[in-house]
Amino acid sequence: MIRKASRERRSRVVLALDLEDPDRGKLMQRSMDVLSAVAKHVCAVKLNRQLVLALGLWGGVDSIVNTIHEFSLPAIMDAKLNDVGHTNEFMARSYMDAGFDALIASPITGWEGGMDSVFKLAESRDKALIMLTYMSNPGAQTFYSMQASRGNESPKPMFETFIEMARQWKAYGLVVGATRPEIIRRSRELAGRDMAILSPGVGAQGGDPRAAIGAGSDYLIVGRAIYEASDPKKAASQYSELTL
Ligand code: OMP
Repeated sequence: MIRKASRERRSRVVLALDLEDPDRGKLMQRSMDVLSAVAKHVCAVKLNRQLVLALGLWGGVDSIVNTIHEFSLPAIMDAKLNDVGHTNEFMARSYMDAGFDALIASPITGWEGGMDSVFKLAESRDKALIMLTYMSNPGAQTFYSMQASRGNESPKPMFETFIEMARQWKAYGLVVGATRPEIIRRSRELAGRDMAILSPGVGAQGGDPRAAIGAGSDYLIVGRAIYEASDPKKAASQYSELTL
């Protein structure tokens, strides 16, 4: 879905629709307005807790997911799943039931009793899982670049181990921050061509869209630089052009 939408719209931009408003009605309306304005210039839409907590999954976010699908775009839930198996499975099933096509999860739980249930569920429902392997924020390197070894292996940065795990688990793709092109380049080497790399952190967080794509990202996740722009449609179109 994402590849088709990306080709058709000539865009590698994933809209992060992270709007906030204490008034539920206004939040819903603004979300739909931004979505309608930018739909032709993005290849997927990612939702986060801003909308799920404020609007609820049922009778709220589910209708946004329907609208995303009406625009023939995939809907990604930024769930950052990171708990024990049965809780992860409940969250994943709920998001999948609400129509999401893909979920973001953290590999930090490991497989057994952590990600195993989520991957089995995703396979049975034909949904995609995207693993968070290097975050975009400045402090991320403390942990993601930490040298660690598995068993008798020689030490290497944590994110490299996460990518190996994601490959072994047959994840659809990786989230790697756009703020560190050298990490994207290394991630691409380790992930091979088949895994998608989605990179947040351009615009408001300072990452350079061209550098991220040049280093190997397939898609850029962009939030505030689009939905806070005076003309979100123009901003989405400009980001799309930057990434061609
Ligand atoms: P902007 O900084 O407004 O473009 O938003 C970035 C979006 O990407 C938000 O929805 C974040 O939750 C998300 N994100 C990051 O910013 N950094 C990460 O390392 C990972 C994510 C993510 O998983 O999407």
